[in-house]
Amino acid sequence: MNPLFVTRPALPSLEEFIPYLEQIWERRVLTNGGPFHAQLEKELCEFLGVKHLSLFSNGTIALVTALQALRITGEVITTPFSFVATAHSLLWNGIKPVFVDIDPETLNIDPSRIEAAITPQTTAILPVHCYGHPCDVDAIEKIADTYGLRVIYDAAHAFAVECHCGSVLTHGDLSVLSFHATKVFNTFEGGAIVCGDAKTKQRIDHLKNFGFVDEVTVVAAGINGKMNEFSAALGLLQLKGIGAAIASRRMVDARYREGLGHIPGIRLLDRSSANRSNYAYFPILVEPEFGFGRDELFDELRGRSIYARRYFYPLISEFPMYRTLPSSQRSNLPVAHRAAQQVICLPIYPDLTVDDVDLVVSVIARMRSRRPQLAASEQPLTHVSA
Ligand code: T4K
Repeated sequence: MNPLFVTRPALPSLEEFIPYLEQIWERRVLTNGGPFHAQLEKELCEFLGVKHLSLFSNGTIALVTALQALRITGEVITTPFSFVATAHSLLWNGIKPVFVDIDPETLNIDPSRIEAAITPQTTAILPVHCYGHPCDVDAIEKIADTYGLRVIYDAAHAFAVECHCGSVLTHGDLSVLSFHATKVFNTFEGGAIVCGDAKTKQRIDHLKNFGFVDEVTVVAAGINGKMNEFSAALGLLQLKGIGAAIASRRMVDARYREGLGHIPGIRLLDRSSANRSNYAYFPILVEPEFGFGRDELFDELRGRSIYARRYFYPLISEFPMYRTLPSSQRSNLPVAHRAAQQVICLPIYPDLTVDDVDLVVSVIARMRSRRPQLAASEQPLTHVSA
């Protein structure tokens, strides 16, 4: 049986890519803002409905640079329920992460808990549109405006996602995308920062190129975050197929929802915060009613060569460089801890077949039917007579 991985990168045919490679060979411009780079920035702005976008070599360097671009210091409020890169970008800037618990329905940062975490050192909020489901952007904006905080969205999962008022990427001061191989839109590796004005884009572009303005002028301690021409060329080609790729993902998502929606103890996440979804991930929560724990289901799937992933377990706040922070205490993050114990992301990618989806569903359904029944002697005692 062929293994099923949590994702598999969508790729165009090699024949379609060769003419792009031929142009690169002819021009000998491999990187440093070549013509494919310029064209992809332009086409992505049009496709995503955003004003300005700067391409990067990956999403993590884009996050680190976004914090530099806005000169963020001190403390930043963020979520523990994400990929480590979210919080690592803060540490790389000497910023202290302050973790706030998540909403039990969306698994995004819970805006009602942000205010209590604000101190005189707080300068910004770094929320994540987890699995591509939009955060409560209005509530976050209101808090940021009240307290004079900046907002940088980690939108690594949110390519092409729309909320109630168009592209979710237009919210906050900056949004950061990832174009890693495992993402809905990939350029092998890659990323981008989306911003609303030309001046900020210019600062970001300086920062991603060592701080160079011209051959002899360096205005900031920048880094090398540039996307190369091979990645940009692939991006241009990927953009042609992105509509079909998202449509295929939507079909996979619908089939899972149909098959899993009625299995007791399997909770599906609501996507209604998005006007347009990208179906980047298919997370399920394994609740007590399922009769087996999340890790037992994870092992069962592995035994059938289905390599689902526990995104995001462990919580970021559990890793050694974060766990001594006051905000990492378990009592501060009860919802995130429960989600991290219950979540599994099932395989989802454009060429996952209906048979593959049905196989995953049947493994889960059959496991549920084998759940251990509590013997009468093991029933929990509700009353003990004297
Ligand atoms: N913020 C958030 C919220 C993020 O989720 C991420 C990245 C970032 C920031 C940082 O963006 P980047 O700097 O990565 O652009 C993966 C990805 O490496 C990572 O990009 C992603 N989030 C994270 C959620 O997942 P792993 O360690 O789970 O990847 P890996 O190599 O185990 O891949 C998962 C499966 O995908 C494999 O079992 C098989 C398949 N795969 C993977 C690769 C790399 C392929 O079929 N082909 C491939 O080339 O982290």
